[in-house]
Amino acid sequence: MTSMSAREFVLVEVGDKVAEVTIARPKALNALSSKVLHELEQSFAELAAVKDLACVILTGAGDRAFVAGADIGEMRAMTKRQAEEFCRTGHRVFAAIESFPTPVIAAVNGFALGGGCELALACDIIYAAANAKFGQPEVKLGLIPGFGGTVRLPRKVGLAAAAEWIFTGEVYDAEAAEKIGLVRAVLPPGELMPRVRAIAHTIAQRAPLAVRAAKQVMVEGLATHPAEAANFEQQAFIKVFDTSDLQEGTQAFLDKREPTFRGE
Ligand code: CO8
Repeated sequence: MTSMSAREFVLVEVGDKVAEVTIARPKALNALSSKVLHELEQSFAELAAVKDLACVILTGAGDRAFVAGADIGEMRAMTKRQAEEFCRTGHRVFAAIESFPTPVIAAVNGFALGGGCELALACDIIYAAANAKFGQPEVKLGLIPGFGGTVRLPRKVGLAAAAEWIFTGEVYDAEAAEKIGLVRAVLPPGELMPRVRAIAHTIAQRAPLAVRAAKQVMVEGLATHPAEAANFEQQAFIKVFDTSDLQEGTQAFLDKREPTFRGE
């Protein structure tokens, strides 16, 4: 693993085709201040330019929190203008993660509340440690989710579960989050990162242009009408069909050998 530009609260390490982004502000349970949001944005922008990158893992430092939400102290002191800017920044940063060219996996190792749950929702797949806790507690603070929770939660888990979560503000354990389909699997804490790394490396073995295209059409397709989504898929299918990786993947199958994809 090679560390990239050092930042105060966001660490980025890049290994063989897989990068790990760690939010490290443990004294505040990795809460999202404006600085953390900006560092996240810079980190993902930097990663977008990494050649051969196939997957990103996003996690929180320590064993207590993924991200315990937006920084409540900072938010409390904001003017209406500043709060508007903070909200807009969060939306922009999370949209960049959602549309990041490679899959992004959230490894939720503790609290994922409010903005933390919304950050996990911006990722393609969420795996959780058994001690993880999820929720959108904003209504307990006199707020509503402000980083995309009302948009992504109902799309991911359906309106009924999203409405219960957002209207009650309750905190749910990892098992409850798995039951509504938010979390893909719950793992013993010590197995979370090894398992997520193994999945990221499996993704990294697949045809990279195909994986990127599949992500793009799913993310863009979900944001639009099914008929238009079907058009996106057809266009992407033809583009991917025209790659040498398609030749290699199909020939390797016929030759009964493993393919060697080159991303072209
Ligand atoms: N912001 C700032 N600091 C935090 C946050 C947070 N979200 N969460 C925890 N901390 C700090 C605590 O203040 C404490 O600091 P200190 O040691 O200096 O007192 C430290 O982290 C440890 O926390 P606790 O002592 O509270 O630890 P506990 O184990 O007792 O409790 C909890 C852990 C249950 C996670 C508790 O800290 C908690 O409830 N935190 C807040 C969770 C929350 O409500 N999150 C949602 C915030 S709102 C939001 O995210 C909206 C997003 C959209 C914003 C749009 C803006 C316009």
